[in-house]
Amino acid sequence: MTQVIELEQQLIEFERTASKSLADANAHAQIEAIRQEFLGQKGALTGILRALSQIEKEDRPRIGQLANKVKENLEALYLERKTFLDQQELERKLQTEKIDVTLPGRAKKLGHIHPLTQTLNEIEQIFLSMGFTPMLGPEVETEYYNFDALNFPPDHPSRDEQDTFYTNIDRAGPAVVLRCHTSSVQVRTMETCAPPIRAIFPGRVYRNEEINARKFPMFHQVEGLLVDRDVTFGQLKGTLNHFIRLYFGKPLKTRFRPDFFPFTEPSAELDSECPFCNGSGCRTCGNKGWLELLGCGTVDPNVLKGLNIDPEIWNGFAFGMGVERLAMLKYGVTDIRHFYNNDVRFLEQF
Ligand code: 2U9
Repeated sequence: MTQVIELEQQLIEFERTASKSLADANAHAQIEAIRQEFLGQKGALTGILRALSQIEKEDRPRIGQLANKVKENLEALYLERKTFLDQQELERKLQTEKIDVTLPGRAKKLGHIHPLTQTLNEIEQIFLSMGFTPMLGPEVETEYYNFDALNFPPDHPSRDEQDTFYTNIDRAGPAVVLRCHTSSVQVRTMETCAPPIRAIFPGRVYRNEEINARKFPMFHQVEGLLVDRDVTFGQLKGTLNHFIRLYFGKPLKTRFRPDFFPFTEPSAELDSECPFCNGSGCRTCGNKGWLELLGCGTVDPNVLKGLNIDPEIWNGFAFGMGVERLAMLKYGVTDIRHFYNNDVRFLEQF
């Protein structure tokens, strides 16, 4: 009988200790460990029940029932605590991981077209609207396409290494250069296309220059060519005046000053009234009231003849402009290097 009472007390004490441990546990790992310690196969309750064999048979059911009750109670406490801890963890997660669904989304930074490409596209579009077709050609050229066919005399200073990049100066064979204008593509076009011709020639060109605010050894040009019967200088003026009106978005006074190029005769430089001060003088035009925009002229009959186009039947005009220069004038950019530094603070303004 004493054994029975002892066992009963042991079970009650066991329940008390285990309940307290469960109630004090604050983590899942803890309650799992407690469950193992008290209720597992090798746990304390199993140990107590082993002692059942030592008590009288008729007392065994009483102790057995009590043991089962204790086990049930502890299982229930374990579940209750587990539910509590689950809930606690969920709340903590909800607190720390909460998102404010009313916050505005983070916009993805999109790139955009480079200001020079925008300018080039704009220029192309204007000439496209006047029926000019863009023609492309190689940036590495023989001296023939870059100089000879364009009527440059053999001793012309542009041919100097100081001005032009040669890729094979020490080697045998014809000299090869990085083209210094897209005029070389004009030559190729006149070689392969019979007149009438109405084309523009956009692209990169290279000149051996010291870099400064206005010069860069690589820049972009758009040249133009029209070859037909009875082409007049008036048509050249009309075409370029129309271009300037569309490019600057308003009609501007223009003037044509005599100039010289080996490939055009007569040749002219086209100035426009400064669009920033309307001709009264400002920083952009250097107080002159005029901007030098581009060069142009009537294609030299010698150039036509050299390309098997009969100058008695055909004549034409040509022009050439620097894209960087036109972009700088339109947007008031004072240093050409801004276009090539790739500083987003500059680029994102366009
Ligand atoms: C052929 C016949 C004629 C192309 C022309 C210019 C005038 C001109 C400069 C403007 C600024 C180059 O970028 S720049 O430095 N160009 O002034 N270019 S007429 O005339 C040609 C070309 C090819 C066969």
